[in-house]
Amino acid sequence: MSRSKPVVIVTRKLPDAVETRMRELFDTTLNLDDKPMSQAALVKAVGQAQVLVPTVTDRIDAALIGQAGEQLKLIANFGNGVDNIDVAAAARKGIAVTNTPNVLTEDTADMTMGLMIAVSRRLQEGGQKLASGNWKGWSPTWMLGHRIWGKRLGIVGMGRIGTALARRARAFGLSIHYHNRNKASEQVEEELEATYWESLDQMLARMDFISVNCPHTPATFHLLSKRRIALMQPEAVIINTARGELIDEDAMITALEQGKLAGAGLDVFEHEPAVNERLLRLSEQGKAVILPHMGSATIEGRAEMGDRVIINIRTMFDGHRPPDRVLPIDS
Ligand code: 8YV
Repeated sequence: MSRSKPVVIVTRKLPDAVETRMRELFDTTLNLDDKPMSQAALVKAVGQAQVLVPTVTDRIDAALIGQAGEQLKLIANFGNGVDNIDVAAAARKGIAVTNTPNVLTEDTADMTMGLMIAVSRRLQEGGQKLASGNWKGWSPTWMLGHRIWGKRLGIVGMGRIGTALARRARAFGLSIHYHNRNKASEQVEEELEATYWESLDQMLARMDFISVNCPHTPATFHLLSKRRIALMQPEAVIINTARGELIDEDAMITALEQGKLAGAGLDVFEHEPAVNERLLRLSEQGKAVILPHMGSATIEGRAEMGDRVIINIRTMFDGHRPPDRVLPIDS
C-alpha cells in the first residue's frame, strides 16, 4: 500500500481534536459547516476518497457504492450501527467497512436507564410544569409515577449494550429477562440473575419494561411488530435507544393512544429525523419521553469514536486488517 497519506473525506463535523489528528495523519477533507452531504456530493466523494468517513445520517447504499472509484478502499463509519451502509455491496467491490464498537456502550446504557426512570417517574412532565411557572407547591397526590424497583425488565438483544444495561438495572432492583439469538454464558446469567426467553412473544407478554438493544438488520426490521406489541401488558413501557426501525412505530403509537401500553422512552425514530406528530402529542400528554438520538452523545464518547476511526484507517493503510472490520451478515 502507498506510503503517502491516504485521502480521507469526512461527511460531518467531528470534534476538533479528532479532526486535527486526522489532518495530521491523513490528507483529510473536513465538513466544517456540518451540513449533511447531498447524494451528489457523496457520489463525488466516493469518486475521490480512499477512505470515506460517514455517519448514521449518510445513506451509503449499493447505488452509491456502485459509483465509487477504484481508489476507495475503506468506509470507516463514525458510529456503531452500520444499517446506513450496504456492507455486502461494499464487500463485493473489495471495499472494507469498519465501525466504532465498545466506545458507546456505557453511554447508551446510561441513556436507556435514564429513559426508564424518566418515563416511570415523569421527569420530563415535572420539569416542564416547573419551567412553565405552574408549580403551586407539594401535594401528596400530585405527579405520582411508578416505582421501578422490583419490576421486570426484558432486554431484546443481549449484546454489549444490553449487558451493560442489565448491570445497571440490577442495581436499580429490576429483575433481568432477555431474548437473544444465543443464550448468554452461564457466568453472565449468574452475575445478572438473568432469565433467558427463547420465545420473544412469551417474554413480551410478561414484562413491565421492554428495552430493544439489538442492531437493525433486514431480520430485525419491525421485530416489535403490531402483533407482538399487542401481546404486551397495558402497564408495560417500551424503551428504544437502538434504531427506530426495530419497532412498528405506528402500531406502538396506536397502543399508547389507546392505553394498551403505559409509556415509551424513545431516543430513535422510524423515519428519523422526522418525528411522527402523534408522538409529539403523546410526549405533551406525558405518555412518551422522546429525545433527539442523543444516546451516545458524550464528549468522551465522541472523542473515542474518533480514535476508533483513526485506528481503523491507520491500521489498514499500514497493511493490516483494521480491528473493527464489519463483515456482511451472511458471510
Ligand atoms: C451515533 C448510533 O451517534 O453509533 C450508532 O450506531 O446510533 C449513534 O449513537 C451515530 O451512529 C453516529 O454516526
